[in-house]
Amino acid sequence: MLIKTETTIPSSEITGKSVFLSRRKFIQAAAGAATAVLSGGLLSTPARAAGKRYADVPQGPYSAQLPVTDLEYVANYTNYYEFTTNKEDSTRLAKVLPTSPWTVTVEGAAEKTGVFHLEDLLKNHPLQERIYRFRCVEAWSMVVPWIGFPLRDLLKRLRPTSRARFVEFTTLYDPKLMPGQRSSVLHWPYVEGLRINEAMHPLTLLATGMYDDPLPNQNGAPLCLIVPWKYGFKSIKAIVRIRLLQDMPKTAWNRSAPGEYGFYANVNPHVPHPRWSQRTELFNGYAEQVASLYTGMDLKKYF
Ligand SMILES: Nc1nc2c(c(=O)[nH]1)N[C@H]1C(S)=C(S)[C@@H](COP(=O)(O)O)O[C@H]1N2
Ligand SMILES: [Mo]
Repeated sequence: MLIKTETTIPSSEITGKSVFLSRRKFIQAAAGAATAVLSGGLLSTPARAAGKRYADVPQGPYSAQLPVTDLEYVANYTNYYEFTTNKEDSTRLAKVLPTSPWTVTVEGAAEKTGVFHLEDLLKNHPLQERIYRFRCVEAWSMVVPWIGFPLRDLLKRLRPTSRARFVEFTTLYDPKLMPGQRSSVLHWPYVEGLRINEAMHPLTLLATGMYDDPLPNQNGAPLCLIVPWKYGFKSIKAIVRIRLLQDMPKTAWNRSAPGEYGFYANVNPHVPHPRWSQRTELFNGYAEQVASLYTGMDLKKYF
């Protein structure tokens, strides 16, 4: 069960979040969420608004049976260090990001590499809605209907070679545009990575939208990675480069605070975070789907 109690939230987050919630009178929809059940069955998704760009996107086979968090909350309480460390200001600050046209550079151990227009990369990938539980390391929890397609569909078209053991993702680097990049709050540019079998897992999503619409800038437009069994920081926003690598990439959070943020970052109640409690379910409730990726690995060592 994913029942969020005050003790799972660090004091700094309780204050910020409860003030935020009461000010906007939001209902905390994710509290008391049921066990994740993945099925092709029908869910009570939010009512579809007419005229919305993604209103007709069908539900994908890996959606969790969980109550969806209020869009207002998901879109207005975000982490986007390129713009600010304040979770309420990124909505406003990220508006300056020009998300169209957008190019993604593919490099490394793949047959198909080069600079691609995002629209060309998205061609032939039918979008699906996938309702994922999404938990950040700071232990707030949201259940979001992301719109996207499995990363593996794209990777298959890029045809990784046998040397490709890892996939690295990089966010746009533009300090003129992104004030946070002018400070050393994090190691820039934002880089994340997955092992190839994690990247090829059908739960791993490249999102271009959420709820009924394209992604808001603050949530990662125009292209964001979603890995629902990992902490939120793996879900890198505004991806401009995808590299297939032989060696494990150096990720931004790991470089900045190696003791706190490991490469794998699987949601794991047995690996306490040094600064906040994260009493959660192993793999964020997706153990049945992903535990086999880590057979024989010491998850305390490879955190
Ligand atoms: N480029 C970039 N991606 C990012 C971040 C960031 O600061 N920059 N923050 C990460 C963190 S710490 C979290 S918790 C999630 C938050 O996603 P959300 O703001 O859409 O809820 O985005 C992740 N992706
Ligand atoms: Mo996070």
